[in-house]
Amino acid sequence: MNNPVAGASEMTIDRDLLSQLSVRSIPEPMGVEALIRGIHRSPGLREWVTLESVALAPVPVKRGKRWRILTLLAVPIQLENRSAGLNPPWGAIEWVWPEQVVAQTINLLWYEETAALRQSGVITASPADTNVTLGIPEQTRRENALFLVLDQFLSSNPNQQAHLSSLAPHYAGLLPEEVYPYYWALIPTSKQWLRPDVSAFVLTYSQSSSESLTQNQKAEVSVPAKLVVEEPSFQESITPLLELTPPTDLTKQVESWLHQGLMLAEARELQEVVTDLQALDSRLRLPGFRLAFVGEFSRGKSTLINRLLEQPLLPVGNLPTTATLISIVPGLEDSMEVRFPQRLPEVRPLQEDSWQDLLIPEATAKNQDVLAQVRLTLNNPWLQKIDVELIDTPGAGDLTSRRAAQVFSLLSQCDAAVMLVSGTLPLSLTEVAFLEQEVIGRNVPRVLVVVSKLDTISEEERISVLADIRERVARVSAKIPVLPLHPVDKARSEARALEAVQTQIEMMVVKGERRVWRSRQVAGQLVQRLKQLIEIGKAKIAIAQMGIAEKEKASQQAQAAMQEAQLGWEQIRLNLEQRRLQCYKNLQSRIVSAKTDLLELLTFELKKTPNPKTWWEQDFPFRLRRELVVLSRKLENLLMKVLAQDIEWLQEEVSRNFPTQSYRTTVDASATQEILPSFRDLSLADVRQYRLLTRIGSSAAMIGSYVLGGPIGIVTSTVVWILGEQIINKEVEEQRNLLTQELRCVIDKAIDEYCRGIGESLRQLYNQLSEETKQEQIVWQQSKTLAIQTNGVHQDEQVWEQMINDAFNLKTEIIQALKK
Ligand SMILES: Nc1nc2c(ncn2[C@@H]2O[C@H](COP(=O)(O)OP(=O)(O)OP(=O)(O)O)[C@@H](O)[C@H]2O)c(=O)[nH]1
Ligand SMILES: [Mg+2]
Repeated sequence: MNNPVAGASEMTIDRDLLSQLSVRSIPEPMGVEALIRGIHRSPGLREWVTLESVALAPVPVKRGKRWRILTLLAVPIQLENRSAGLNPPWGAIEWVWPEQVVAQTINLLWYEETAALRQSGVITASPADTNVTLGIPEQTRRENALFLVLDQFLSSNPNQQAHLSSLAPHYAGLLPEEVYPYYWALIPTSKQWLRPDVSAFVLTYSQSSSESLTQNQKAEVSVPAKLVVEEPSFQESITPLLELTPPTDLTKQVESWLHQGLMLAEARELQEVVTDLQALDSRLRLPGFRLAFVGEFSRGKSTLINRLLEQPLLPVGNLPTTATLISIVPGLEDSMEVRFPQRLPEVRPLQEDSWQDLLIPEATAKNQDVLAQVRLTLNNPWLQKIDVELIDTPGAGDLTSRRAAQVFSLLSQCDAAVMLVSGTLPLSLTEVAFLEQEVIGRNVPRVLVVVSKLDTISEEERISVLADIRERVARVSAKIPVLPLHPVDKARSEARALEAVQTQIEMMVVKGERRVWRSRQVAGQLVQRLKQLIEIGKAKIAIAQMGIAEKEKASQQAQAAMQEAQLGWEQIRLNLEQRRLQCYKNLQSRIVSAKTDLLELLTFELKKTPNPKTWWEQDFPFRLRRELVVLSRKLENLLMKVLAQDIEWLQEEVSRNFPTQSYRTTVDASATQEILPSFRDLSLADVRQYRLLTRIGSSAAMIGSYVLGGPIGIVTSTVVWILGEQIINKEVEEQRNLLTQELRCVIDKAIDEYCRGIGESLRQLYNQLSEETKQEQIVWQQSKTLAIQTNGVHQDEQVWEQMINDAFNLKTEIIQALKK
């Protein structure tokens, strides 16, 4: 990091605490306990369960002929009076018993009844049978007792539905009263036995509870139709039951609203608003899907894009060629726009010499940053037809390069990727890492591997080369398709091979959802513009009623207000800085606690492996990287929440301090790096939040992607992997012991570096946020001062009143539609 000012002190890790944590013995839970305590570790779940969430006391339920275990997920918080609390549960996991496989994961936001329950707000974490919150040791003791009882219950009565009532007191000792209705909603029959009012029943936790199980209270258990999953397929570890239905598509309406807004602003010659609305309009027209072409140098990325588009569009070459991120979007006319950092975008003719300064100058310059972004608009039938944005990327040679980091980051913001590998070279570690990243955390991998250069090897060899690559890719995931770019048998033609690739790409391009969300987002921004029009109208009317002396006075007042605003701004900036530190601390503490898990997991693997040396040198770097990516995905969720809160706070502060102004947003229609929060985690009410997040567009993307793609260099930059003689010559057990020690150091270093990186990115992000908001305020203030000072074209009050009316009506219509 080249900016140590960012506060080295705030980024350190409590190493003592960590080493204490890491030496503690690792009990290996079993049964129900293993399920509940393992939610952050179990493959398939850990990407879905956010890091900060905990599982609440799980409830058994019979569905059809089988038992299931269902647990709610909620995020613990500290209440204002400093006692422990819970945010309303957000999700649930259901396992099949005794197989212990996940039957379904449920997002409570998308289930009407539970979503309604969530409205009631935070929950005090005191169990139903008492009004004090439990300390951690007592809580754990009670949980363990419940797990034990559940294990016995499930193993003794796997085919009966009775005895459920005997379990109730255990829950009363653990679950807050407010949580019961969630279980009732998910398992309607549980209402008959899962009651919070059973506190008189005193439990002896130390004894086995088999006696109480004999209380034969039969509960009629019928299966709620909505939640039945018939004979789940055990291979599909996660099948979300409650599919997100995207909100109403407003694309068509938004087009017409934008048009009406434009007419209003144009008729009154409000050029600034007109420009803003035009930018919104072009944003609405961006394609609904983004597809990246990735791979190492000279694998044929640019060549493939040219072939797909049937035109020699992108420069290709034997040496590393592409040096920029090139975005290609469908449009009515061909054009080329180049953006260098800190410069205004340049428009160039779409021809060969326009690329001169955009290619990699020499083969040695591999590691420089991606300096520019190029945006090509093409009138191309295929692009038009599939309506996607294609992105050509520079070759990413090795995992440690900054350029690779940038390409990795970009990937996190794409909907799918095509990875080019060469038929003449073996699959490299970087290529495997790319694939892994695309597969982690996704049910359906959205990546296609295309094998180039098969035409340079003999036809006999092609089949075995292709089979070999397929086998290696399948080791990462069997679901990734691998297609040759050239025919492997004589019966097929070149054209057919390319067609197959084309078809596969068309299949990946699932449109719809993204466009729906974006149209709603644009609608929200249009509302802001309409508010602005109303403000301007009011100011114009006020000015029209003033005499010359009054105008003079108003102008002076406006200027004084501007100075005051500057001072007010300084205070806001300081407070925002505090919030940034808080946000950082939050992330940091999550990282530190995740580290314990990470250490446990990898220590366990090291214990198991027959050959510690091979594991260390070959598996560990990639295992560590993978785990950091998983961790990042979870942190991103948390970060998004904190950011949304901070942005909302900033907006409130701004509107309180500058009450006469409406908040003005900026839209960058060509920003290619918009952030894509996971839509599944957004409720309709969160659309507003989403809008807030996208407002800071590229800046939020920066940190989001650091968090996602960042820790690439860490793994290799902090550690020496190849083991020295003194280790190699030791006995296996001794090797294992030494490496276990070493493992701790490595993870320490990696996490340390990771924290530092996140701290730095956060600093930049908050700075940018505050600068952007400040700029907007100043521009707005200036335009108001100007409105007072210039007399302009005389327009009578009625004209402005009409505009205010029209803008108000349109605004109301949009807000109504967004609520649906
Ligand atoms: N024979 C053969 N040559 C190919 C094939 N694909 C690409 N090439 C050649 O390989 C070289 C590199 O191709 P590019 O398309 O520039 O590769 P790239 O992946 O875009 O490379 P960078 O931009 O440097 O990352 C060029 O000389 C191409 O003509 C192929 O399938 N067969
Ligand atoms: Mg290229």
